[in-house]
Amino acid sequence: MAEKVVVVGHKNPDNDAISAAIGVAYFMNELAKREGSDTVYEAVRLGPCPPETAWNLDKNGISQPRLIESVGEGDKVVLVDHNELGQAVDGLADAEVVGILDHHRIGDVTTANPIPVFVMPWGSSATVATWLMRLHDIEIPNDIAHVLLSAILTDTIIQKSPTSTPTDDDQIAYLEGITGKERVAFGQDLFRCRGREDELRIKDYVEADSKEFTVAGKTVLIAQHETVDFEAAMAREEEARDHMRHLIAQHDYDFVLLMVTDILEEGTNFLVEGNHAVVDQVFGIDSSSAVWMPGILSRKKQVAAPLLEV
Ligand SMILES: [Mn+2]
Repeated sequence: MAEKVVVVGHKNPDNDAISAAIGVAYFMNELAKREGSDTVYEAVRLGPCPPETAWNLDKNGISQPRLIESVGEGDKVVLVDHNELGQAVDGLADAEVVGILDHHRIGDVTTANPIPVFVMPWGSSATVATWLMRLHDIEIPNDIAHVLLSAILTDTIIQKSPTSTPTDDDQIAYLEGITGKERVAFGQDLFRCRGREDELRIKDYVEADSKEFTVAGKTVLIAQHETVDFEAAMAREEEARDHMRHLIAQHDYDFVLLMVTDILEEGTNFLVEGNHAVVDQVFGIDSSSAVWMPGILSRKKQVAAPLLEV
């Protein structure tokens, strides 16, 4: 019987978590065929597809990956776009991690055996997946190229994020060649899928792209809401703060930091609820009300990293 492996992105999936998983599953299946192995890799997801992912998959005739809730003993798993237990599928400790492809800091996942690990400091996991396929001379079909290109563009905020690297630029150019898409136009189409600010459920506004971290021994939530309509997004500040206080009461977070990122102006408003002393100390601000942080676009590099050093 063919061995099955699930390829899974993090909880609360963003476009990269799902799209890169699709790319990695494609890559692993092609590699398996080439090596005469009958192992089958299946991309799965841990939450709803973001609107831009749903739109892009639909346009390219790719069905949404299967939704799973947990894994267990005997399951083999490739982790994509994360390598921390806190962000991973439930039950992972009982399953076997057989590969990692990521672009985040090294976390706390451990394995019994040596496994392939590809973690590069580039703008997206899709960048790593594209690079690997090119390295292995695996031809990327048009639909998969659209999926990968979309994830590089959303994760790097169309290359405006400081996490964007020359390698991202190189992979984008390569995928533009396959898809015939132009990066800025395609990127804006993707961001526009996220819809009108005033129609978004406040839960999605705050939580859709949120990650838990441990800062100074306490659990905190850092959320990011990227927008092309900053004014309309900030009109919902009080509603968002109400919801953040609700999350603190529910999960006992030390604080919730919501980054409302203006993609066009290239900066972020910091909204902090809970104990904002650490944020204030690290960034030299007073976040008792919203603070505009010009040039801050990346949660990982510019916000989580300095906070995790505390
Ligand atoms: Mn990513």
